[in-house]
Amino acid sequence: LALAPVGSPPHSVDGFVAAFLAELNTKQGVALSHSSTNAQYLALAGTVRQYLMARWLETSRKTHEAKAKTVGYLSAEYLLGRQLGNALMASDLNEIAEKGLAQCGIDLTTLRNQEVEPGLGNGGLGRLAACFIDSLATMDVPCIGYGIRYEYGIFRQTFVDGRQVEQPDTWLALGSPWEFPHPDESVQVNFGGYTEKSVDADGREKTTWVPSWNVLGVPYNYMVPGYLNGRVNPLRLWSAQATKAFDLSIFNAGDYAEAVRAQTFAENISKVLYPEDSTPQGKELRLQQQYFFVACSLRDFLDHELEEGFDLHDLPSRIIFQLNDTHPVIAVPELMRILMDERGFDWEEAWEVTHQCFAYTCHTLLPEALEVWSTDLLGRLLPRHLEIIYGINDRFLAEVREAFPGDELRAGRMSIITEYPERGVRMAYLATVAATKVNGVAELHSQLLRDKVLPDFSALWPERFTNVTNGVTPRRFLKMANPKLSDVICDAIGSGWVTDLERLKELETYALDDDFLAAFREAKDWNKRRLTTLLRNRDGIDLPDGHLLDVMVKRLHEYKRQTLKLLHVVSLYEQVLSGKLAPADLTPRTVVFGAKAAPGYRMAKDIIHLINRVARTVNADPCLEGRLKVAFPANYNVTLAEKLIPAADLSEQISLAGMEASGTGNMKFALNGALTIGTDDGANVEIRRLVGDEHFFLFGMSEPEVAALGARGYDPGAYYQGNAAIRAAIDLINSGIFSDGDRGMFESVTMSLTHHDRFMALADFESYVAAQARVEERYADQESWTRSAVLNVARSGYFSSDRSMRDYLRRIWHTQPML
Ligand code: 26V
Repeated sequence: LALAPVGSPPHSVDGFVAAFLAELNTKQGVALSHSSTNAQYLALAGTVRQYLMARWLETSRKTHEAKAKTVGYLSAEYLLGRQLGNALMASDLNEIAEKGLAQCGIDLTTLRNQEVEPGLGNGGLGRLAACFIDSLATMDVPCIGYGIRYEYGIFRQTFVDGRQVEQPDTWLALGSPWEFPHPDESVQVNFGGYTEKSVDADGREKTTWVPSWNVLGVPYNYMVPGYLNGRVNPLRLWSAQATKAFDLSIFNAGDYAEAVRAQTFAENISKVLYPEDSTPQGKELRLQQQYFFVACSLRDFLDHELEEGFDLHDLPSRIIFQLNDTHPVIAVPELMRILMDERGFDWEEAWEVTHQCFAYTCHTLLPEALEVWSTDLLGRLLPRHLEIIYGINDRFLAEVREAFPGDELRAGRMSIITEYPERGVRMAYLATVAATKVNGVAELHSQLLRDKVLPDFSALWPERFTNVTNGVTPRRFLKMANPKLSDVICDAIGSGWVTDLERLKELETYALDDDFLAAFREAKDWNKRRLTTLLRNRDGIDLPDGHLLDVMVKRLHEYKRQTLKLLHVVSLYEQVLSGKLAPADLTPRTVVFGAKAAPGYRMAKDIIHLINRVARTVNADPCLEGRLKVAFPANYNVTLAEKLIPAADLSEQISLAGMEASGTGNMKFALNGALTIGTDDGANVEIRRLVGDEHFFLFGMSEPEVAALGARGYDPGAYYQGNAAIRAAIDLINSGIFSDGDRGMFESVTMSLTHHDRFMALADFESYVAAQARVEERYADQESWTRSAVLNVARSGYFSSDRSMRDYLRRIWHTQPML
């Protein structure tokens, strides 16, 4: 690696400076003396790209030559985070760049901060995709990530009077130095129209789809560099453009102005990421997005990645398409259509190939998050695909009836087509019927998937179901985000952990080493100071020194129960106000929230408003000065996560048991030495098992207890009446103290808690408060706390996304690293 591959600038400070200045002068067209920070950032990105370029071309050559089986990761979302730091790290250029830029009088950190992260995802699912492609590149596995190049990613969150206001995310405005557009490899995607049946010369029935409009998909390639291994995989994101003959009927009618208007319509397809991540809106544009990127991706792989004349019967030896939730599942009828209508396969042949080429990951347990597309809409937009889906369903139900003769109820339950509330296609069922493997994302989730979401399917095909517990990339979330702790770890056990995270086990012995504990604590303090500086400059928030930093960052959802955390804060405040608790007896604590709400999710937005109003009141009350502070920096994203997580002492993972499929933030916190207060939900179960009960603050009902309480009938009013602390906290909110005397301002939140409380926050409140008391007790003993934190790090190796990828390779993809 010391040697640069042919075509790269030399791996030296001088070589770097020369390449950087050339980029600045010839690509940005400015002299160093007159260059803006943005021009310098773009030139730096261009320089780093030059280093990666030769490796990228070599990776592609090597993969094609070996005819290696490729993972086609199909995901509507990639929450990448900033690219520069990762690219520098992966190509071992950090030091060289820092020194070279210093010679030019430029500070590397300033340039890093110039980058606007590509926020092409909502939350966990999109970030997981980004971690997975990082791990595959690092493990030398051929993978193409396929997705959508949204012109606007997840909205930028601002607060106005404490309420969330969304601003467009103009991430492309100052230039996009990490992408390579390839208009020459554009793909046409058809929509609408009707189908025609005919009989060919051999007497076989043939179907032709006669679409009514089309768009062009233009690929933009992003480089996904493996860590110090020379591999650079592609991430191919599609952008929609109008074709020349956009809508045949309009052009034929000679209506020029209408045709131009229609052009904008075409380009709308990749315009914006839908910010809802729990309730499908059934919007036509979203279905267009899904088919658009999937049709482009399949076409791209079949036409550009395979050799001429490749026999598609052998397709499963060359590709496995992983469906990241149901968003790309329309790829199933699309591949069937291509094989039958374009390549002359009969149904059985086409189904055999299709079945082998897809695997499906489910990421949720919430019934309302399961996508159902109305057959009305599907039939209008994709008539041929709807026919094929009916065909799949007919054959599938025949199989069910054969396996369970006479069990018509079962066949009705399992039908891919539902009739209520309108006729629609259950995309999770379609995915399950089509896929070779179906997996959940943590042990508990996979079990509930089998037992509760898809029980009939797991009875029919038990071997189809499996689990792969999620993971996170240790490169971005430990080495890059937490350089101080990384150095402390490297000093103790070397650097092998970066690509072999189980090596962190070797830290266990250091949990008793005073020098190590001191260095560990110093790293945590440094991270807190870094966060303090950031929040002061970014949000005008002051973080007090020496506080327990208690962090809850994730999307705002009722099931995640930000209100449970908030009720605890309000309860502490109430106890101080009413004299039940002396401020001096409070453990000095800063509670940090970070959360975006879907713009149409009223309750979530009301909760954000309430958090901000509680923060305002609590932070202004002198009797809590230095004791309790609430901070809610706006616009939580990957960039902020990289600063917040390394600074945290306490990680809040408090969803109602059985609701959070996995969680991945939970893993990032543990890996960075925060202790978790959490329920027995998602991957918390595995985290607790691995780090040990004594080093994890468990509270709340278990999933079976939740189910039992639900079955008995849950009455939140009884908890409100029966628990004085709950009543006092809710009454305090209703008193108007947080709302300038307006007693009704947060009625939606308090009424929901006391009357419905779908996620049983009140039922778990007492247990949560008791767990927080244990937290305070442990935190008072700094040595014991730090030892637990070290053990959390040492025992989190399992949660590397490299391990997740090994599990997918063995259990699902049946392919291997090229190494
Ligand atoms: C779902 C939907 C539902 C239809 C409307 C549009 C839309 C857009 C995105 C999503 C994804 C929600 C699912 C999701 O992000 N699940 C999270 O996946 C993480 C990675 O597996 C997991 O750690 C979280 O527990 C799970 O909530």
